[in-house]
Amino acid sequence: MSLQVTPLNNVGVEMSGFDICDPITPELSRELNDLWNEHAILLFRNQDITPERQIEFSRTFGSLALHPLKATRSEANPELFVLENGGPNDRFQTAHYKGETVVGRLDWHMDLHYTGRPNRGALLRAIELPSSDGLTGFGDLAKAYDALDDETKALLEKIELAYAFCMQRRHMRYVDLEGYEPGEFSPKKPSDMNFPDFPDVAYPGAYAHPISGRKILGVVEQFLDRVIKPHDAGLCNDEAIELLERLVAHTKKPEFTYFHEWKQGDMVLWDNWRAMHCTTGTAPGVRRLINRTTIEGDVTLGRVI
Ligand SMILES: O=C(O)CCC(=O)C(=O)O
Ligand SMILES: [Fe+2]
Repeated sequence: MSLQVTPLNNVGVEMSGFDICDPITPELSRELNDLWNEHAILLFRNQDITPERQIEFSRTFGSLALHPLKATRSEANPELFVLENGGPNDRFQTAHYKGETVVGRLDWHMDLHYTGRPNRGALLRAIELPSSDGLTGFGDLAKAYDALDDETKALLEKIELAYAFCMQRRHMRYVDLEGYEPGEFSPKKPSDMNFPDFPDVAYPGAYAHPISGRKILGVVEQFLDRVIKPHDAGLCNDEAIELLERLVAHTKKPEFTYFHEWKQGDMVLWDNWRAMHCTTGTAPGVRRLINRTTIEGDVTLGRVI
């Protein structure tokens, strides 16, 4: 078998010459891992996937993590994390954006970033799809870093960024809050969702990818809170805030992002140490079901403060 890749719009690649029903030989496993490390986002189309195949295939990329919340795991296959719109949990995921009611919209984030030890990656498979909307966005923070000017790159070497986990979107300082209203049942604190609480974490302004060594911009809008000790890097508080506003806008530029419109048989793998992701959400009552397998992160990238 020989794998070919075709670039997606701006970031990631679409694979061809791959069939999930074929055995994963050590050579194929190496090839897939190399492509993953090179491109960060791999899209596989027209795959005949069962839950068991998704789980087995995901193990090619590392040990699988179980989600800490039992309620979100598939009962039959605990390695599968079930993301559902159009079900009983909609009311907790519903909010209003510029007068529009949306279920399950998520800002740009990295999974488990708020623990300092993000997942290595994850693989999504579409099970039930809406006729429109429900896109997943991916943003390449290695490409975003490369495009920065030298002065900003030098500044990033001198600063750490604090992230503050919270449940209320309106408390996040760098997400777009214009026209945002929480829903009636939007959670107000972690315990409302049986979620643990997490202390603040700090990440370097830029860090080296643990495998490829590529520099990754340490800026993700969700939970981003502040530059730590900005004066040590010669920034007044206003300059630190402006820097983060500028960098968040930079990460979201079209040239570093790809929005995936799901089709049956699609499967997407992303490198969660390098790529941020988001979802556009769906209209109320619309069904969307995604099964996720999660590859455990065995490197600590941030530090608890
Ligand atoms: O539903 C999606 O498109 C992705 C949701 C997400 O953030 C995740 O699976 O980590
Ligand atoms: Fe996520």
